[in-house]
Amino acid sequence: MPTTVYYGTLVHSISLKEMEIISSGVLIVNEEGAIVQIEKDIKDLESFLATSGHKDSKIHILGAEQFLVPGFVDTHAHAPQYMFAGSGMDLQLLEWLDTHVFPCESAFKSVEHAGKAYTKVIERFLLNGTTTCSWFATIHLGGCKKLVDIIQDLGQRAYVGKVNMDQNAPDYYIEDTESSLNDTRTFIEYVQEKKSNLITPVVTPRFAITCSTPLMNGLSQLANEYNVPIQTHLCENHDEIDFTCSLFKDSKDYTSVYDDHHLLNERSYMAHCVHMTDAEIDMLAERKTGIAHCANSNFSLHSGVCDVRRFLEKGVKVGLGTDVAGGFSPSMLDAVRSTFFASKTVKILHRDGPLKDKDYAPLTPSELLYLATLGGAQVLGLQGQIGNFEKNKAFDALWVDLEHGSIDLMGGETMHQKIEKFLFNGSDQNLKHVYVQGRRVAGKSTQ
Ligand SMILES: *[C@@H]1O[C@H](CO)[C@@H](O)[C@H](O)[C@H]1NC(C)=O
Ligand SMILES: *[C@@H]1O[C@H](CO)[C@@H](O)[C@H](O)[C@H]1NC(C)=O
Ligand SMILES: *[C@@H]1O[C@H](CO)[C@@H](O)[C@H](O)[C@H]1NC(C)=O
Ligand SMILES: CC(=O)N[C@H]1CO[C@H](CO)[C@@H](O)[C@@H]1O
Ligand SMILES: [Zn+2]
Repeated sequence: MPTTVYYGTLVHSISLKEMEIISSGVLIVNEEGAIVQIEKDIKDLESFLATSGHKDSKIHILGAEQFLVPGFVDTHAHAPQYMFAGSGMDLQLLEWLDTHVFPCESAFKSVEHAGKAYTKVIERFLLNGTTTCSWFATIHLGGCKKLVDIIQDLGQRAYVGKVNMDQNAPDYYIEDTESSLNDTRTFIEYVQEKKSNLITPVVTPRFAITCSTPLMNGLSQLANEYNVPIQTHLCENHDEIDFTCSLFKDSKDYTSVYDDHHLLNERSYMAHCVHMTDAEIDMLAERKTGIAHCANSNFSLHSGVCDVRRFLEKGVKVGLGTDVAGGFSPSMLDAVRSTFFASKTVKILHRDGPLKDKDYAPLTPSELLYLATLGGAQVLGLQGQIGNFEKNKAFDALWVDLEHGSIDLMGGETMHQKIEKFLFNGSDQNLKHVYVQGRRVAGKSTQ
């Protein structure tokens, strides 16, 4: 059976602490898009191919200033909100929802409108190198199905959630509890019947404020029944936390609201988690629940800065999210940079502010690469399938070309420096090819 061979430099994360750079690497992908073999230091490709039985393979040889990295994993984005991405940054969370989000999302009742907007947003995310994304859609069943169809056509790997909200929302954008649960069931079945190995339905209560106790209990039952993951928002800003605690007085804190409704387990992941007590972080660690860290929106909606190191040290799984459109950029490279600034901000607060931990270590470039790839895969429970280059994992990858695009190479850079230049100064212009499950789905190169 014909395979595809990639020959050149491979860069990926083995763990949070360890980034591996493989030079003269050979990576072999089978027809199903799975990695079947990886070799290091192959000086003579011809003789390797002749002796290993891959003479008839399709061969791709990477240039000197090119390398492969695993595709980016965005653990949190709102597909309909791409409509106003890059605007409406003057408000904080709860006002912003009423002013920008709910009017925008309610328009996705029209499947035609949804189709146009969703096509644009998925194409854009793929061009920016996001091979896997966890999406919030809207409350509308028709639009949600449309999003799944578009993702399937365009070839992204995705978790897709129909949003649920049955209280504290405007009359024009709210559901009753029973139809919310019914539509969620129908949606889950619709996705599962496709038997796609790329698209997974995810139970998606918007956040506790907009979900009644019967709704949250019903959703956790559905997640159990269909064995699907759960995503929502947690502890994004102070007003949100106060409002939540006033609605659910029987729960000890915001995190317990979800726990008391059986929504925290090892397949669930929470966006933001900016303001968390130690007890709440411990609870996430105990339940093996992951975190989608969205630094751009923390800043943009001035919700707060999240101390990612604190989560990692407690053994909580962390990935990055663009949080379009609370975050203004669809690019995971931007998420990497915002996370870097947030981490430096925490460092400054330690040095000059109240925190006073002199040894606090901000995140390093290789840790940032990990969070954007393997870390995100772990949050989504996909670490057995994607996140780095390992035998039997899917070939979800970016073919990075540093020669064409916005980066200036001055000569003499080490491979580590080139990777840093890509992370901090690279763009979609440097993505020659974007692959999901071995299939080319986007890229700057016309070939
Ligand atoms: C929900 O589904 C049940 C079972 O199919 C049905 O009896 C009920 O009428 C539905 N309710 C709504 C509000 O759609
Ligand atoms: C990288 O730097 C170049 C040169 O300063 C600049 O033109 C380009 O916009 C930068 N790219 C990004 C993505 O910031
Ligand atoms: C994301 O893609 C758009 C369009 O291709 C591009 O203009 C933008 O610069 C990209 N962002 C980054 C950070 O690469
Ligand atoms: C750039 C920016 O808006 N940063 C904010 C991040 O969040 C903290 C905490 O709310 C604010 O103090 C910063 O101003
Ligand atoms: Zn969000």
